[in-house]
Parts: sequence; C-alpha cells; structure tokens
Amino acid sequence: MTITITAFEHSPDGGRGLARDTRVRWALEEVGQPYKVRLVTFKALKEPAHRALHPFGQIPTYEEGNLALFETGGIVMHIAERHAGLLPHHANARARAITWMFAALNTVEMPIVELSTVMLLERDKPWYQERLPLVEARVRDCLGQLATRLGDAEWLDGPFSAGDLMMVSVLLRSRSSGILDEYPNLAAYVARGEARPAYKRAFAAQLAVNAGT
Ligand SMILES: N[C@@H](CCC(=O)N[C@@H](CS)C(=O)NCC(=O)O)C(=O)O
Repeated sequence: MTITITAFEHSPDGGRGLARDTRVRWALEEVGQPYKVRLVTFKALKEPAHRALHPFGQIPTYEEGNLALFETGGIVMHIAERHAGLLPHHANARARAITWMFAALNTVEMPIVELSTVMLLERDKPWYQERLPLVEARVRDCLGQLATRLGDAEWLDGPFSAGDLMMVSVLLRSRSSGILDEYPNLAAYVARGEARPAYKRAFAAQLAVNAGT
C-alpha cells in the first residue's frame, strides 16, 4: 500500500532537517518502506482539506490506504509496530523503547521547543534578556540528566530503536543554540544517529526539496 507523507514546500529551516517530516522519513528509511511526499504551503496547511488530515494544521501527516495519521509520535510508533527494525521483540525492551520515544517528545522536546520559540519569536520583547537564560537553564537541566543516563552507551537502551530515532531527532533541534555541544556524549550520540545510512537518505530527500534539486 502506498505511503504518503506531507512536508513543507519550503521549510523555514531551509533544509537543515529540523522540520518534523525528517523523523518520519528516517523511520521509513530504517524499515525500508518506500513513500511519497505531498508538499504543502503554509497557506494550504490551514485549509480544510489539510485540517481533515491534521486538526492542528501542521506537517507531517501520514496516509496509508484508508489510514490517516498526524503527530510524529503516533506516526513513528505505527511504522515501528508494522515493520521490523525499530522496536525490540522482547516485551520489556519494547516497552522501554516506547518509553524513550515518549521521553523524547514529552520531556526533552518541550524545553527545546520553548527555547527556539523564545529565540525566534520573542527577541524583540522587553522580557527577552531576562527570560532567555531561564529557558536555557531548563534545556541544560534536561540535557544534563539525559547525558548522565546515556553515559558511554552507544544508544539509550541496547540496540538502536525508535526511542533513539526520536531522541536524536529532538536533540538535533537544540544544536543551533550551542547547548548540545556542552554535552560531548550527547553530541556524539546525535552524530551516531546522523551517520546511519537511513538518516542520511532521509536528510538528503528533504534537502532536495528545499534546495529545489
Ligand atoms: N507535535 C507535532 C508537532 C508538529 C509541528 O510542530 N509541525 C511544524 C513543522 S515541524 C508545523 O507544521 N508548523 C507549522 C504550523 O504550526 O503552522 C508532531 O510531532 O508532529
């Protein structure tokens, strides 16, 4: 069955791989599933046809036969459950990998997104200078604890899993702040994710859209 995802026609990051279609592309590449991409403009995101797929008017979405999904957590979980390669078979290890997916989205991505919001949208606000260090401290607090847990391990819990895919994707969004590099083991963990052939294919595919090649 054909899989179709949506992505920005022009991503605000210009193809740095930070738009959230990249993590879905990566998951599909890891499990070897071909997919098509429907590009959408910012205007089209908010129109009824797209909102029928995504109630919040965002990318990415995922269509497969009569199934339509939104939210990268739900999409990557679906891919990982349907195809081998992203979740361990053993029930407890599988539950832990899923837990890491939730931790990435619900614990780690939240302060990182807050920091990007402050840096992008609040720079001209009177509270910016006071607020920025507070939000940066929240990111450091979170990344510091994650770095301690990861230690010298290659991945978060045994072999690479959907939990790592999501965590690396989320951490990538903190790199431009410089904070990721304050934690060398996390920076190396992210680099290991980026070195995976499936990630490289996903990155190249989204870059081709944004570079117009
Ligand atoms: N929690 C959602 C977030 C989706 C999201 O924020 N998508 C961004 C692109 S990375 C978007 O569509 N932004 C445009 C907008 O919100 O208008 C997920 O993980 O899928």
